[in-house]
Amino acid sequence: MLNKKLLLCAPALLPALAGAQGRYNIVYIMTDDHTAQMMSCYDSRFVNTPNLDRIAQDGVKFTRSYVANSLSGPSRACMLTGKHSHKNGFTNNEHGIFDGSQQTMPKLMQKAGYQTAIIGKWHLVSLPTGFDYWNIVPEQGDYYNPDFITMKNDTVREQGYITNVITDKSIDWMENGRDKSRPFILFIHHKACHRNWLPEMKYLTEYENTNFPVPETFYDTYEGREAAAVQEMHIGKDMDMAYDTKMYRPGMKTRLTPNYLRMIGRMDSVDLNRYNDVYEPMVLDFYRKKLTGKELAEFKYQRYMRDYAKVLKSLDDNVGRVLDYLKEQGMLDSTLVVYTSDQGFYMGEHGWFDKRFMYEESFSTPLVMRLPEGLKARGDISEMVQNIDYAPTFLDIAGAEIPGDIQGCSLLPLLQGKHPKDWRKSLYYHYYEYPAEHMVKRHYGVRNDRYKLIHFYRDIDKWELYDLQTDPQELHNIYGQPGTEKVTKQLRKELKRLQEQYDDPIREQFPL
Ligand code: SGN
Ligand code: CA
Repeated sequence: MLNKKLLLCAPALLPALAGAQGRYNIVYIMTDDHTAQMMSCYDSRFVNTPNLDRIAQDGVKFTRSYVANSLSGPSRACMLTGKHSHKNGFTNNEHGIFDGSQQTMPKLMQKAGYQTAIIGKWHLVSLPTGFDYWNIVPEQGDYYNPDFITMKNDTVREQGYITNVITDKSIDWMENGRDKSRPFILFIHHKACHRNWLPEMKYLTEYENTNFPVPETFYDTYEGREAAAVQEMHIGKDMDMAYDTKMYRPGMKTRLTPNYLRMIGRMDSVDLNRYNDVYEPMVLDFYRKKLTGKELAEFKYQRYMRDYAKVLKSLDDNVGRVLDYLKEQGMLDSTLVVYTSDQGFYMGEHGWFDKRFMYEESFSTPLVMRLPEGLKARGDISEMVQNIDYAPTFLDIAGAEIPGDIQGCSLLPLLQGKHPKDWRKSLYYHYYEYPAEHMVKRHYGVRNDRYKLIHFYRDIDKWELYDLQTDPQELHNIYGQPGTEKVTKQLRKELKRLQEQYDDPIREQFPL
């Protein structure tokens, strides 16, 4: 049978690679919920991320980088397998258990002679397989004095702020934990900058004097977009006053107050006092002002932006530490450094936080790579790429064969500075976690260079069509409008083709 993957991917190219040990090491750094708007090499409006930007400066920045399913566990499973959710079986966080007996990229990397290690957030319920070393946080992990699960399946509490601890452990593994004569792939998976954005002590007051610009679409009314209208991820309506904005007063009983108290309760008393010294005056001031309506919504937005930015500051420092370590060890020329997130995020666009939707802010994810000697590409890469591409890329770099059932495409030709004419022209997306927290309806869709078509289904049957050229903020659903017949037909055909290509059974539910 014809290998359908080849129809989408560029022809396989033989890697002419020569790292220090003959093969490149790979350091893969993935954060949680870090969106491109909050990374200065993508968007300089909000924060400065000099160390993340260093990665792109010495390599490449993908300007059209997307996920296959904008949620943590599913995104991680896509990355590890190179397959869409319906193929790797982990479609949603709430009920998913990753089947660790399946083929995964780390297992194939081991077969190719690589040492494999993962440190930090795992979030796939079953314990890791295919890693020579792992040390993961339970579920979402904690910002302060986090627990880690060891390979003996013990849970050990570590002192410190999670982003620092994960980095310490990662550098320690590179220094002391591996066989230095063999190449390695190390996955550094941060909790930063996941909800509820708790800062490191040294950055408690950082950004407190910054007023972030309120996004143009903050007061979106969701006209013509039924699924967008019924979500529960609205900064004004859905952010918890104690847990998210940290405006906690003794005796307060919001839905998430117990979670908030548990999290800050992990700090030792010295840190908790420092934390309270900064937040308590804000709390007093806030309740004195008795804000309502738009003022309250914008207050919550500022609190959200500031805390998220504080968390990022520690993240950026720690990425810098990894780059400095590789430099000091003379390993930069032989190591591919990848930085990405498990998905993008809303920073007030449409009035939202969280992710899940196939709209650009959360469908996209930052992706920059520092390239070792021999990989010639530099600057922006605009080909459409997706997180199912990472597995075949790393296998290609290892010189290993890419199994035919892997659905992503190797990015190696792009890293070599090539622009294959037959590179994919469209992307497929499928989100499943509904009904669930934030109430984002199930949907699948296709995006090409200019248009996006989305179908929301299950207890809703709505199509949305956007012209990203004239409506990049996706405010005008033009599905069904006169003049869109031709493009709708083309996109529905492309959607059907992708669902056949990727063998997603959902296609049975809507005859074209
Ligand atoms: C938690 C958060 C949600 C978030 C999910 C999934 N709630 O449940 O806001 O959408 O994680 O995030 S919280 O009250 O526990 O903070 S994911 O990145 O892991 O997919
Ligand atoms: Ca996430």
